[in-house]
Amino acid sequence: MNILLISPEFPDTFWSFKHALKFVRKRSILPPLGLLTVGAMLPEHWGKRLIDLGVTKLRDRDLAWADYVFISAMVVQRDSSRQVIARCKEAGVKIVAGGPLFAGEHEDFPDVDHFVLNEAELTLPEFLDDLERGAPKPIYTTNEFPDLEQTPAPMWELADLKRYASASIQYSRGCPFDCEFCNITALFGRRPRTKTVEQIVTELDRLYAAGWRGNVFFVDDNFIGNKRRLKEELLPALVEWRRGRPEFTFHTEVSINLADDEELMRLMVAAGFDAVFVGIETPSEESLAECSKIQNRNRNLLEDVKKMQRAGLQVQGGFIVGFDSDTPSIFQRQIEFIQKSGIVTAMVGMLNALPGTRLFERLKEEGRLLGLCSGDNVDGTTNIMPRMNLDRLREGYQEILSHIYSPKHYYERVKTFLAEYRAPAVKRKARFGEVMAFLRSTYRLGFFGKERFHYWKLLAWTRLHRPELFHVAVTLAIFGQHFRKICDAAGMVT
Ligand code: B12
Repeated sequence: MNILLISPEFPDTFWSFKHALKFVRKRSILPPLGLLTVGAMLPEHWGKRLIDLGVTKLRDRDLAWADYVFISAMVVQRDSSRQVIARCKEAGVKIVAGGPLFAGEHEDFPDVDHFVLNEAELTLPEFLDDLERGAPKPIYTTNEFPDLEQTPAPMWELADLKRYASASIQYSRGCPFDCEFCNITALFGRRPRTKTVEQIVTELDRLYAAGWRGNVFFVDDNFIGNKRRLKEELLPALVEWRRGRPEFTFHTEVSINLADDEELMRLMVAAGFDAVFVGIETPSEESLAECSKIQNRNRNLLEDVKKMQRAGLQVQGGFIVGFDSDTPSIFQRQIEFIQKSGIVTAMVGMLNALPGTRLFERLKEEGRLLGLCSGDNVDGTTNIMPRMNLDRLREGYQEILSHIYSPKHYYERVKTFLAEYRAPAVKRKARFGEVMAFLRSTYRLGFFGKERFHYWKLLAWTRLHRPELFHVAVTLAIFGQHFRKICDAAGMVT
């Protein structure tokens, strides 16, 4: 049996980092970890190939080789998924689909032969058994959540790792919190389930053996869901594993309560974590209460961000406007918060309702749903009828992005961050790719960029005040151009 694993293309969005990837000569930010994991669950003797449309093309001869195509996608890859499915249909190859897009919208894909939904640890074995008996069903689902202790290490050997800017690994699934708009608890439950330390060390060893050096993204929904296990087991093991391998750095997603735990932050930084993504959402207490984001309430969010930065973690943040409680003053409040926080990578979206969330159900009941969301939460669209006038919301949303990604304010924010951030204690040599990216940035941003004045000013300031963070300043300058191009393409003038 020959299985072609296909990851459809991501459009050019905030998270695609397309304009930044050019500087490091990479094609995509991350390999498709879901498919690499599914690959490892298939019988060993089957033929397996990966086509990630973010880094390569799908050729007719790939389809001719395959008995089955296994496709995995999230909502933002909907259009490309449809094209892939149409091509498989035309070529007469059977299709098996899984992942978040199909979990939410499988009725909209009549040409898919089999849906193997939810977590493959539970649904794939049943499909494989039925396939062997010659009677596979159209759909496999489950309401249960598997332990991850049986999950095999992903087959990184299927991916051409050189083409990616970062590698990824997963320690846990699920999040103890239950924010109204988030589909994580619907997809993965509230009880954080973790792999064992041995599994993670084996996965890292295999990544190392596959030739990977550099950044690794722990794609956990909330890395600090089980703090005790982290402190007692995983982080000490990571500190040990990374000894002599300073070229490995880690980043992940956490909830804001990380700021309450000095010891946890210290251990994470010691283990090589240098950045965390945090769902901050909004500085408005009313809106936080409305979406049940209890972990962000009654605290000084700004000070919490600074605590993490001072501990040695760059904070990236998610922000949302369009809650029922938001009034037009929210736009200026968000701008002020983002600028003061020094959160350079600020993903600001308009509230959208994903299928499976409590928000989706509430708005459906209130007759306020306007169809499906685009899946790109930074494109200025929404699938809900907001309380605020929609035009005012769009206008305010654009005001925020135009402001925070204009070169002047963006570079101001980078400086605010660098002034606060504690540089990692373990020094590492600049990667060759980083040196080349710097050289490319000097002419692309320093001579031809709209931001050239701010670029040179920042580099001079960093050289003088934080020379050890020079490579961080260059990376953020490059990210800035990507974010600005995305905003400009969406018609927002920065
Ligand atoms: C890594 C990641 C990304 C990466 C993707 C890189 C890549 N090439 O894959 C990046 C950073 C680009 C990204 C971006 C975004 N993401 Co994202 N991302 C994730 C994250 C954190 C981990 C995905 C992962 O690798 N999991 C590990 C693997 C092992 O698990 P898995 O993919 O779920 O696969 C398992 C099963 O689902 C199943 N399975 C999956 N596919 C298939 C296929 C077949 C055939 C079978 C049989 C089984 C199967 O088997 C696997 C083992 O159990 C998830 C959260 C999550 N926990 O899934 C969100 C998530 C997928 N992202 C999401 C969203 C909304 C986004 C963004 C819009 C922004 C945002 N809010 O984060 C952008 C959109 C992209 C864009 N360019 O604009 C949503 C998806 C919602 C949806 N219904 O589509 C999720 C669920 C998180 C969330 N609630 O916000 N994301």
